[in-house]
Amino acid sequence: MKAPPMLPLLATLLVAASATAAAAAPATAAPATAAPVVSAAWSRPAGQGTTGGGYFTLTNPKGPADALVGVETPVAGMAMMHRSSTQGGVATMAMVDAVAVPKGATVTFAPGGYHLMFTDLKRPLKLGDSFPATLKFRSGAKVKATFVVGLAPPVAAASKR
Ligand SMILES: [Cu+2]
Repeated sequence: MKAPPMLPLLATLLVAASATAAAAAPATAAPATAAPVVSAAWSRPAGQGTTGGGYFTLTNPKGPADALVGVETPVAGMAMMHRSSTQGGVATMAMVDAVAVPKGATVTFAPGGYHLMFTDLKRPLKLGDSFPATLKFRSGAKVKATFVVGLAPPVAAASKR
């Protein structure tokens, strides 16, 4: 700081830089932490008191590595993570404590693989309905998602591929 005449210019540059950052913020709308991103969340029709499934795509474009460790939704008594697999022609389903989402990874929750199970549904899930859920990550991030009730992944998400 030996050159006082430079200070006004520096101050001007700083103001300009922060103004640029402020202007850019609304366009990106990025959360403070680079949490994993949930898209194309959907669920199949199911009756009240029964069990529904939840499917979605999980991406982690900005890292750091994280893991899905829990799910909450007001429509179910409990929400669990499961993984279906077929071994020797027999389909099995196991509970999963955590699903890793490395940086840059895409993890798909879909029928026949990873999925959510919503037990003791508080209300019926009807075609065209939607309901909220919060996905909890090991990092502490909580990501809200809206599940659309349908027979297949939402069309809007499919067109983004
Ligand atoms: Cu299951």
